[in-house]
Amino acid sequence: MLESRVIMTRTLIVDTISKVGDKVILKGWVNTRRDHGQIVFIDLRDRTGLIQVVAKPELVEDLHSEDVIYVTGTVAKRPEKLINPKLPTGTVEVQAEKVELISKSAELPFDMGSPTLNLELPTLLDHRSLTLRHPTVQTIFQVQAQLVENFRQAARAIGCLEIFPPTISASATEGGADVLPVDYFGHSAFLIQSPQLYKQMLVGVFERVFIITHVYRAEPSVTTRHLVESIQMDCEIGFVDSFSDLLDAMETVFSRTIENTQNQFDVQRSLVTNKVPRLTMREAQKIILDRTGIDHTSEPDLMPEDEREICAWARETHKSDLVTITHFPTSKRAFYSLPDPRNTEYCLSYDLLYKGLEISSGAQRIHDPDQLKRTIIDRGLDPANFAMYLQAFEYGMPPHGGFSFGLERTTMKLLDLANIREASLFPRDMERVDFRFSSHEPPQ
Ligand code: AMO
Repeated sequence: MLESRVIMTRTLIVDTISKVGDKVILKGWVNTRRDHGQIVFIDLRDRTGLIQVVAKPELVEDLHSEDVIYVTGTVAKRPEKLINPKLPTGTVEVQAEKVELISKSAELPFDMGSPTLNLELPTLLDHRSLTLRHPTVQTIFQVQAQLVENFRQAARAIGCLEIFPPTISASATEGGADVLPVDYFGHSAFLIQSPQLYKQMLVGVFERVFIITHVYRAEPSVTTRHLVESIQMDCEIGFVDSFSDLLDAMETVFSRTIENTQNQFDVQRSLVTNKVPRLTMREAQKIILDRTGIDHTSEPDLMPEDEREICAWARETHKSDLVTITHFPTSKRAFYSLPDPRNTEYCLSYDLLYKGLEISSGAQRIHDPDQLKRTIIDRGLDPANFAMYLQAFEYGMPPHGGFSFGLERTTMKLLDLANIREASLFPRDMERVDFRFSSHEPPQ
Protein backbone atom coordinates (compact mmCIF):
# COMPACT_ATOMS: atom_id res chain seq x y z
CA MET A 1 0.00 0.00 0.00
CA LEU A 2 1.28 3.48 -0.81
CA GLU A 3 2.06 5.58 2.18
CA SER A 4 0.28 8.92 1.95
CA ARG A 5 2.66 11.82 2.50
CA VAL A 6 2.05 15.54 2.69
CA ILE A 7 4.94 17.36 1.03
CA MET A 8 5.15 20.90 2.31
CA THR A 9 6.22 23.52 -0.18
CA ARG A 10 8.23 26.61 0.60
CA THR A 11 6.44 29.69 1.87
CA LEU A 12 7.91 33.03 0.88
CA ILE A 13 8.46 35.40 3.78
CA VAL A 14 6.05 38.01 2.43
CA ASP A 15 3.26 35.42 2.41
CA THR A 16 3.57 34.52 6.10
CA ILE A 17 1.30 37.45 7.09
CA SER A 18 -1.75 35.62 5.74
CA LYS A 19 -0.76 32.24 7.27
CA VAL A 20 -1.21 32.80 11.00
CA GLY A 21 -1.61 29.39 12.68
CA ASP A 22 -0.19 27.49 9.67
CA LYS A 23 2.85 25.29 9.62
CA VAL A 24 5.34 26.56 7.02
CA ILE A 25 8.80 25.94 5.61
CA LEU A 26 10.86 29.08 5.08
CA LYS A 27 14.11 29.13 3.13
CA GLY A 28 16.64 31.94 3.34
CA TRP A 29 19.67 33.52 4.93
CA VAL A 30 20.26 34.38 8.58
CA ASN A 31 20.22 38.17 8.47
CA THR A 32 20.91 38.69 12.19
CA ARG A 33 20.71 36.67 15.40
CA ARG A 34 19.92 38.00 18.87
CA ASP A 35 20.40 35.75 21.88
CA HIS A 36 18.11 36.27 24.86
CA GLY A 37 18.95 33.40 27.25
CA GLN A 38 16.47 30.61 26.63
CA ILE A 39 15.29 32.12 23.37
CA VAL A 40 17.05 33.18 20.16
CA PHE A 41 15.62 35.60 17.60
CA ILE A 42 16.74 35.10 14.01
CA ASP A 43 15.84 37.61 11.35
CA LEU A 44 15.51 35.43 8.27
CA ARG A 45 15.85 36.97 4.82
CA ASP A 46 14.63 35.77 1.44
CA ARG A 47 13.98 37.57 -1.83
CA THR A 48 10.71 38.96 -0.51
CA GLY A 49 11.88 40.40 2.80
CA LEU A 50 12.67 39.69 6.44
CA ILE A 51 10.83 37.86 9.20
CA GLN A 52 11.54 37.16 12.85
CA VAL A 53 12.04 33.50 13.69
CA VAL A 54 11.91 32.49 17.36
CA ALA A 55 13.92 29.39 18.30
CA LYS A 56 15.22 27.50 21.29
CA PRO A 57 19.04 27.82 21.54
CA GLU A 58 19.63 24.10 20.88
CA LEU A 59 17.95 24.41 17.46
CA VAL A 60 20.23 27.17 16.23
CA GLU A 61 23.43 26.51 18.15
CA ASP A 62 26.03 27.25 15.50
CA LEU A 63 24.11 29.64 13.29
CA HIS A 64 25.72 32.89 12.13
CA SER A 65 24.77 35.71 9.80
CA GLU A 66 24.50 34.69 6.13
CA ASP A 67 24.16 30.95 6.81
CA VAL A 68 21.55 29.46 4.48
CA ILE A 69 18.88 27.64 6.45
CA TYR A 70 15.50 25.95 6.07
CA VAL A 71 13.12 26.58 8.95
CA THR A 72 10.03 24.51 9.70
CA GLY A 73 7.70 26.23 12.13
CA THR A 74 4.35 27.80 12.87
CA VAL A 75 3.31 31.34 12.04
CA ALA A 76 2.05 33.22 15.11
CA LYS A 77 0.66 36.68 15.70
CA ARG A 78 3.02 38.87 17.69
CA PRO A 79 1.70 40.39 20.91
CA GLU A 80 0.57 43.99 20.30
CA LYS A 81 3.54 45.54 22.10
CA LEU A 82 6.08 43.47 20.15
CA ILE A 83 4.83 44.46 16.69
CA ASN A 84 7.63 45.85 14.52
CA PRO A 85 6.10 48.63 12.38
CA LYS A 86 9.28 48.88 10.25
CA LEU A 87 8.84 45.37 8.81
CA PRO A 88 6.00 44.46 6.41
CA THR A 89 5.92 41.13 8.31
CA GLY A 90 6.19 42.92 11.66
CA THR A 91 2.82 41.66 12.96
CA VAL A 92 3.88 37.99 12.83
CA GLU A 93 6.77 35.70 13.73
CA VAL A 94 7.60 32.07 13.09
CA GLN A 95 8.09 29.71 16.02
CA ALA A 96 10.74 27.28 14.83
CA GLU A 97 10.38 23.53 15.31
CA LYS A 98 13.19 22.42 13.01
CA VAL A 99 16.16 24.29 11.55
CA GLU A 100 18.36 22.78 8.83
CA LEU A 101 21.72 24.29 7.99
CA ILE A 102 22.12 24.15 4.21
CA SER A 103 25.22 26.27 3.58
CA LYS A 104 27.59 27.74 6.13
CA SER A 105 28.85 31.31 5.81
CA ALA A 106 32.37 32.42 6.69
CA GLU A 107 32.74 34.91 9.54
CA LEU A 108 31.59 38.35 8.30
CA PRO A 109 34.28 41.04 8.00
CA PHE A 110 31.87 43.67 9.41
CA ASP A 111 28.42 43.97 10.94
CA MET A 112 25.67 43.56 8.33
CA GLY A 113 22.87 43.77 10.88
CA SER A 114 22.31 47.51 11.11
CA PRO A 115 19.44 49.01 9.08
CA THR A 116 21.91 51.13 7.10
CA LEU A 117 25.27 49.78 6.08
CA ASN A 118 27.70 52.40 7.36
CA LEU A 119 30.81 51.44 5.46
CA GLU A 120 33.37 53.50 3.60
CA LEU A 121 32.88 53.20 -0.17
CA PRO A 122 36.09 51.17 -0.82
CA THR A 123 35.02 48.60 1.80
CA LEU A 124 31.51 48.52 0.37
CA LEU A 125 32.98 47.73 -3.07
CA ASP A 126 35.83 45.41 -1.99
CA HIS A 127 33.19 43.12 -0.44
CA ARG A 128 30.54 43.69 -3.12
CA SER A 129 29.24 40.10 -3.34
CA LEU A 130 28.44 40.36 0.34
CA THR A 131 27.35 44.00 0.72
CA LEU A 132 24.87 43.67 -2.15
CA ARG A 133 22.93 41.33 0.15
CA HIS A 134 22.16 44.07 2.66
CA PRO A 135 18.46 44.98 2.38
CA THR A 136 19.18 48.71 1.89
CA VAL A 137 21.65 47.95 -0.91
CA GLN A 138 19.23 45.46 -2.47
CA THR A 139 16.61 48.19 -2.61
CA ILE A 140 18.84 50.34 -4.83
CA PHE A 141 18.85 47.63 -7.48
CA GLN A 142 15.18 46.81 -7.11
CA VAL A 143 14.44 50.49 -7.77
CA GLN A 144 16.89 50.43 -10.68
CA ALA A 145 15.16 47.43 -12.27
CA GLN A 146 11.87 49.28 -11.98
CA LEU A 147 13.36 52.43 -13.52
CA VAL A 148 14.35 50.35 -16.54
CA GLU A 149 10.90 48.77 -16.74
CA ASN A 150 9.21 52.16 -16.52
CA PHE A 151 11.56 53.67 -19.11
CA ARG A 152 10.63 50.78 -21.43
CA GLN A 153 6.95 51.48 -20.99
CA ALA A 154 7.40 55.24 -21.47
CA ALA A 155 9.49 54.72 -24.63
CA ARG A 156 6.93 52.30 -26.05
CA ALA A 157 4.16 54.78 -25.24
CA ILE A 158 5.74 57.28 -27.67
CA GLY A 159 5.95 54.60 -30.37
CA CYS A 160 9.54 53.39 -30.04
CA LEU A 161 10.58 49.79 -30.83
CA GLU A 162 13.25 48.19 -28.62
CA ILE A 163 16.40 47.28 -30.56
CA PHE A 164 19.63 45.55 -29.52
CA PRO A 165 22.60 47.01 -31.40
CA PRO A 166 26.18 45.78 -30.94
CA THR A 167 28.64 47.14 -28.39
CA ILE A 168 31.72 46.67 -30.59
CA SER A 169 32.10 49.39 -33.18
CA ALA A 170 34.47 50.53 -35.91
CA SER A 171 34.30 54.18 -34.91
CA ALA A 172 34.27 56.43 -31.87
CA THR A 173 30.96 58.30 -31.59
CA GLU A 174 31.37 60.87 -28.86
CA GLY A 175 34.91 62.02 -29.67
CA GLY A 176 38.11 60.01 -29.63
CA ALA A 177 39.82 60.71 -26.32
CA ASP A 178 38.04 58.43 -23.90
CA VAL A 179 37.41 55.46 -26.16
CA LEU A 180 38.32 51.92 -25.07
CA PRO A 181 40.04 50.03 -27.89
CA VAL A 182 39.54 46.33 -28.61
CA ASP A 183 42.13 44.16 -30.29
CA TYR A 184 39.80 42.74 -32.90
CA PHE A 185 41.69 39.95 -34.71
CA GLY A 186 44.45 42.44 -35.46
CA HIS A 187 42.02 45.15 -36.65
CA SER A 188 41.14 48.21 -34.65
CA ALA A 189 37.71 48.36 -33.07
CA PHE A 190 36.19 50.07 -30.05
CA LEU A 191 33.70 49.44 -27.32
CA ILE A 192 30.80 51.80 -27.95
CA GLN A 193 30.72 55.08 -26.03
CA SER A 194 27.05 55.31 -26.94
CA PRO A 195 24.63 53.42 -29.21
CA GLN A 196 24.28 56.71 -31.11
CA LEU A 197 25.21 55.65 -34.62
CA TYR A 198 23.08 52.51 -34.52
CA LYS A 199 19.98 54.21 -33.20
CA GLN A 200 20.22 56.80 -35.98
CA MET A 201 20.67 54.10 -38.61
CA LEU A 202 17.60 52.33 -37.25
CA VAL A 203 15.48 55.48 -37.56
CA GLY A 204 15.91 54.77 -41.27
CA VAL A 205 14.16 51.45 -40.64
CA PHE A 206 11.61 51.78 -37.81
CA GLU A 207 11.26 55.61 -37.44
CA ARG A 208 11.28 55.35 -33.65
CA VAL A 209 13.54 53.11 -31.58
CA PHE A 210 14.79 52.73 -28.05
CA ILE A 211 17.82 50.97 -26.57
CA ILE A 212 19.01 49.94 -23.13
CA THR A 213 22.70 49.11 -23.37
CA HIS A 214 26.07 49.09 -21.68
CA VAL A 215 28.46 51.81 -22.88
CA TYR A 216 32.15 52.32 -22.19
CA ARG A 217 34.19 55.45 -21.64
CA ALA A 218 37.80 55.53 -20.51
CA GLU A 219 37.10 58.41 -18.11
CA PRO A 220 40.55 59.52 -16.96
CA SER A 221 39.37 61.06 -13.69
CA VAL A 222 37.71 59.74 -10.58
CA THR A 223 34.52 61.67 -9.82
CA THR A 224 31.30 60.90 -7.97
CA ARG A 225 29.32 60.88 -11.26
CA HIS A 226 31.44 59.03 -13.84
CA LEU A 227 31.83 55.32 -14.49
CA VAL A 228 33.90 53.61 -17.17
CA GLU A 229 31.14 51.11 -17.90
CA SER A 230 27.62 52.42 -17.54
CA ILE A 231 24.12 51.83 -18.86
CA GLN A 232 22.34 54.23 -21.18
CA MET A 233 18.65 54.30 -21.98
CA ASP A 234 18.23 55.93 -25.39
CA CYS A 235 15.40 56.98 -27.68
CA GLU A 236 15.65 58.14 -31.29
CA ILE A 237 12.67 59.60 -33.12
CA GLY A 238 12.13 60.19 -36.83
CA PHE A 239 9.92 62.74 -38.59
CA VAL A 240 10.17 65.41 -35.92
CA ASP A 241 8.39 68.62 -36.89
CA SER A 242 10.23 70.90 -34.53
CA PHE A 243 12.94 71.05 -31.92
CA SER A 244 10.34 71.33 -29.17
CA ASP A 245 8.90 67.92 -30.20
CA LEU A 246 12.18 66.43 -29.05
CA LEU A 247 12.20 68.33 -25.76
CA ASP A 248 8.60 67.24 -25.14
CA ALA A 249 9.52 63.62 -25.82
CA MET A 250 12.57 63.65 -23.52
CA GLU A 251 10.74 65.37 -20.67
CA THR A 252 7.68 63.13 -21.00
CA VAL A 253 9.67 59.90 -21.05
CA PHE A 254 11.72 60.94 -18.04
CA SER A 255 8.84 62.35 -15.99
CA ARG A 256 6.79 59.18 -16.53
CA THR A 257 9.73 56.98 -15.63
CA ILE A 258 10.34 58.85 -12.38
CA GLU A 259 6.65 59.28 -11.48
CA ASN A 260 5.86 55.59 -11.94
CA THR A 261 8.93 54.49 -10.01
CA GLN A 262 8.24 56.75 -7.07
CA ASN A 263 4.66 55.47 -6.99
CA GLN A 264 6.01 51.93 -6.67
CA PHE A 265 8.60 52.52 -3.95
CA ASP A 266 8.68 54.36 -0.68
CA VAL A 267 11.24 56.96 -1.81
CA GLN A 268 11.58 60.68 -1.17
CA ARG A 269 9.34 62.17 -3.89
CA SER A 270 10.98 64.32 -6.56
CA LEU A 271 9.23 67.44 -7.82
CA VAL A 272 8.16 66.40 -11.30
CA THR A 273 5.88 68.87 -13.06
CA ASN A 274 4.14 68.68 -16.43
CA LYS A 275 5.99 71.78 -17.51
CA VAL A 276 9.74 71.38 -17.13
CA PRO A 277 11.43 74.82 -17.18
CA ARG A 278 13.57 75.34 -20.30
CA LEU A 279 16.51 77.71 -20.70
CA THR A 280 19.23 78.15 -23.26
CA MET A 281 22.71 77.60 -21.88
CA ARG A 282 23.41 81.35 -22.13
CA GLU A 283 20.18 82.20 -20.27
CA ALA A 284 21.14 79.73 -17.54
CA GLN A 285 24.58 81.30 -17.18
CA LYS A 286 22.97 84.76 -16.92
CA ILE A 287 20.66 83.56 -14.13
CA ILE A 288 23.63 82.06 -12.30
CA LEU A 289 25.51 85.37 -12.61
CA ASP A 290 22.50 87.26 -11.20
CA ARG A 291 22.06 84.79 -8.32
CA THR A 292 25.67 84.24 -7.30
CA GLY A 293 27.78 86.97 -8.88
CA ILE A 294 29.87 84.19 -10.49
CA ASP A 295 30.42 85.02 -14.14
CA HIS A 296 30.51 81.93 -16.36
CA THR A 297 28.74 83.66 -19.24
CA SER A 298 31.70 83.12 -21.59
CA GLU A 299 32.19 79.46 -20.72
CA PRO A 300 31.32 76.96 -23.48
CA ASP A 301 29.48 74.58 -21.14
CA LEU A 302 27.85 74.42 -17.71
CA MET A 303 30.23 73.44 -14.93
CA PRO A 304 29.09 70.97 -12.23
CA GLU A 305 28.51 73.88 -9.80
CA ASP A 306 26.42 75.65 -12.48
CA GLU A 307 24.24 72.56 -12.83
CA ARG A 308 23.65 72.57 -9.08
CA GLU A 309 22.86 76.29 -9.01
CA ILE A 310 20.43 76.23 -11.93
CA CYS A 311 18.63 73.25 -10.37
CA ALA A 312 18.32 75.23 -7.12
CA TRP A 313 16.79 78.04 -9.22
CA ALA A 314 14.31 75.60 -10.87
CA ARG A 315 13.26 74.23 -7.51
CA GLU A 316 12.78 77.66 -5.97
CA THR A 317 11.06 79.39 -8.87
CA HIS A 318 9.28 76.51 -10.68
CA LYS A 319 8.92 73.87 -7.94
CA SER A 320 10.70 71.47 -10.28
CA ASP A 321 13.60 69.05 -9.74
CA LEU A 322 14.05 69.02 -13.52
CA VAL A 323 15.31 71.71 -15.84
CA THR A 324 16.14 71.48 -19.55
CA ILE A 325 19.10 73.41 -20.95
CA THR A 326 19.29 73.92 -24.72
CA HIS A 327 21.57 75.42 -27.39
CA PHE A 328 25.08 74.41 -26.41
CA PRO A 329 27.97 75.58 -28.60
CA THR A 330 28.18 73.49 -31.79
CA SER A 331 31.92 73.01 -31.35
CA LYS A 332 31.37 71.44 -27.91
CA ARG A 333 28.86 68.82 -28.98
CA ALA A 334 29.30 65.64 -31.02
CA PHE A 335 29.52 65.98 -34.81
CA TYR A 336 26.01 64.63 -35.49
CA SER A 337 24.28 67.54 -33.66
CA LEU A 338 22.39 69.90 -35.99
CA PRO A 339 23.62 73.52 -35.88
CA ASP A 340 20.77 75.95 -35.22
CA PRO A 341 19.95 77.42 -38.68
CA ARG A 342 19.34 80.79 -36.98
CA ASN A 343 22.80 80.88 -35.41
CA THR A 344 25.12 78.02 -36.29
CA GLU A 345 27.49 78.84 -33.43
CA TYR A 346 24.99 76.95 -31.26
CA CYS A 347 23.35 73.64 -32.04
CA LEU A 348 19.91 72.17 -31.44
CA SER A 349 21.13 70.22 -28.44
CA TYR A 350 19.86 69.83 -24.90
CA ASP A 351 20.63 68.41 -21.48
CA LEU A 352 18.11 67.45 -18.84
CA LEU A 353 19.31 68.28 -15.34
CA TYR A 354 17.83 66.47 -12.33
CA LYS A 355 18.58 67.47 -8.75
CA GLY A 356 21.79 69.24 -9.71
CA LEU A 357 23.19 66.78 -12.28
CA GLU A 358 22.97 66.17 -16.03
CA ILE A 359 21.16 62.87 -16.39
CA SER A 360 20.26 63.06 -20.06
CA SER A 361 21.44 64.73 -23.20
CA GLY A 362 20.48 64.75 -26.84
CA ALA A 363 20.05 66.76 -29.99
CA GLN A 364 18.31 67.11 -33.27
CA ARG A 365 20.64 65.46 -35.80
CA ILE A 366 22.11 66.40 -39.13
CA HIS A 367 20.13 64.29 -41.62
CA ASP A 368 21.50 65.61 -44.91
CA PRO A 369 24.23 63.16 -46.08
CA ASP A 370 26.48 65.84 -47.64
CA GLN A 371 26.35 68.08 -44.59
CA LEU A 372 27.04 65.06 -42.37
CA LYS A 373 30.06 63.94 -44.40
CA ARG A 374 31.43 67.50 -44.48
CA THR A 375 31.06 67.82 -40.72
CA ILE A 376 32.85 64.53 -40.13
CA ILE A 377 35.78 65.72 -42.27
CA ASP A 378 35.78 69.20 -40.65
CA ARG A 379 36.08 67.52 -37.24
CA GLY A 380 39.21 65.71 -38.43
CA LEU A 381 37.47 62.32 -38.54
CA ASP A 382 37.74 59.80 -41.37
CA PRO A 383 34.43 59.15 -43.19
CA ALA A 384 35.74 55.66 -44.02
CA ASN A 385 35.32 54.78 -40.33
CA PHE A 386 31.66 55.79 -40.54
CA ALA A 387 30.87 53.99 -43.81
CA MET A 388 27.95 51.90 -42.50
CA TYR A 389 26.48 54.91 -40.68
CA LEU A 390 26.75 57.14 -43.75
CA GLN A 391 25.18 54.47 -45.91
CA ALA A 392 21.90 54.90 -43.98
CA PHE A 393 21.83 58.59 -44.93
CA GLU A 394 22.45 57.88 -48.64
CA TYR A 395 19.10 56.14 -48.88
CA GLY A 396 16.71 58.70 -47.42
CA MET A 397 16.71 59.78 -43.79
CA PRO A 398 13.94 61.88 -42.16
CA PRO A 399 14.55 64.79 -39.78
CA HIS A 400 15.22 63.13 -36.43
CA GLY A 401 16.69 63.44 -32.99
CA GLY A 402 16.84 61.73 -29.65
CA PHE A 403 18.22 61.57 -26.17
CA SER A 404 19.95 59.28 -23.71
CA PHE A 405 19.53 58.83 -19.96
CA GLY A 406 22.29 57.49 -17.74
CA LEU A 407 20.70 54.73 -15.67
CA GLU A 408 23.15 54.89 -12.76
CA ARG A 409 22.95 58.69 -12.57
CA THR A 410 19.16 58.53 -12.58
CA THR A 411 19.18 55.89 -9.82
CA MET A 412 21.71 57.88 -7.82
CA LYS A 413 19.69 61.08 -7.95
CA LEU A 414 16.29 59.48 -7.39
CA LEU A 415 17.63 57.84 -4.23
CA ASP A 416 19.90 60.74 -3.22
CA LEU A 417 23.01 58.55 -3.17
CA ALA A 418 26.31 60.37 -2.67
CA ASN A 419 28.30 58.44 -5.29
CA ILE A 420 27.34 56.88 -8.64
CA ARG A 421 29.28 53.73 -7.68
CA GLU A 422 26.55 52.88 -5.18
CA ALA A 423 24.13 52.67 -8.12
CA SER A 424 26.26 50.18 -10.06
CA LEU A 425 26.41 46.50 -9.11
CA PHE A 426 30.12 46.15 -9.84
CA PRO A 427 31.34 49.64 -10.75
CA ARG A 428 34.26 50.03 -13.14
CA ASP A 429 36.49 53.10 -12.85
CA MET A 430 40.12 53.80 -13.64
CA GLU A 431 41.15 52.32 -10.28
CA ARG A 432 38.94 49.25 -10.13
CA VAL A 433 37.62 46.29 -12.08
CA ASP A 434 35.99 44.32 -9.26
CA PHE A 435 39.14 44.73 -7.11
CA ARG A 436 41.29 47.80 -6.76
CA PHE A 437 44.33 47.60 -9.05
CA SER A 438 46.46 48.83 -6.15
CA SER A 439 45.57 45.75 -4.07
CA HIS A 440 47.06 42.68 -5.72
CA GLU A 441 45.27 40.23 -3.48
CA PRO A 442 41.51 40.08 -3.06
CA PRO A 443 40.79 41.34 0.47
CA GLN A 444 40.62 38.78 3.28
P1 AMO B 1 26.12 61.82 -23.30
O1 AMO B 1 27.55 61.63 -23.59
O2 AMO B 1 25.75 63.11 -22.65
O3 AMO B 1 25.26 61.73 -24.63
O4 AMO B 1 25.58 60.62 -22.41
C1 AMO B 1 24.22 60.51 -22.11
C2 AMO B 1 24.00 60.30 -20.62
O5 AMO B 1 24.73 59.14 -20.20
C3 AMO B 1 25.22 59.36 -18.88
N1 AMO B 1 26.68 59.23 -18.90
C4 AMO B 1 27.42 58.64 -17.94
N2 AMO B 1 27.07 58.05 -16.78
C5 AMO B 1 28.05 57.56 -16.01
N3 AMO B 1 29.35 57.59 -16.33
C6 AMO B 1 29.76 58.16 -17.47
N4 AMO B 1 31.05 58.17 -17.79
C7 AMO B 1 28.77 58.73 -18.34
N5 AMO B 1 28.79 59.35 -19.54
C8 AMO B 1 27.53 59.64 -19.84
C9 AMO B 1 24.78 60.73 -18.46
C10 AMO B 1 24.54 61.43 -19.78
O6 AMO B 1 23.61 62.48 -19.67
N6 AMO B 1 24.84 59.94 -27.78
C11 AMO B 1 24.55 60.99 -26.81
C12 AMO B 1 23.08 61.06 -26.48
C13 AMO B 1 22.18 61.55 -27.61
O7 AMO B 1 22.55 62.56 -28.26
O8 AMO B 1 21.14 60.91 -27.83
C14 AMO B 1 25.35 60.73 -25.55
O9 AMO B 1 25.94 59.68 -25.34
O10 AMO B 1 23.57 60.62 -17.73
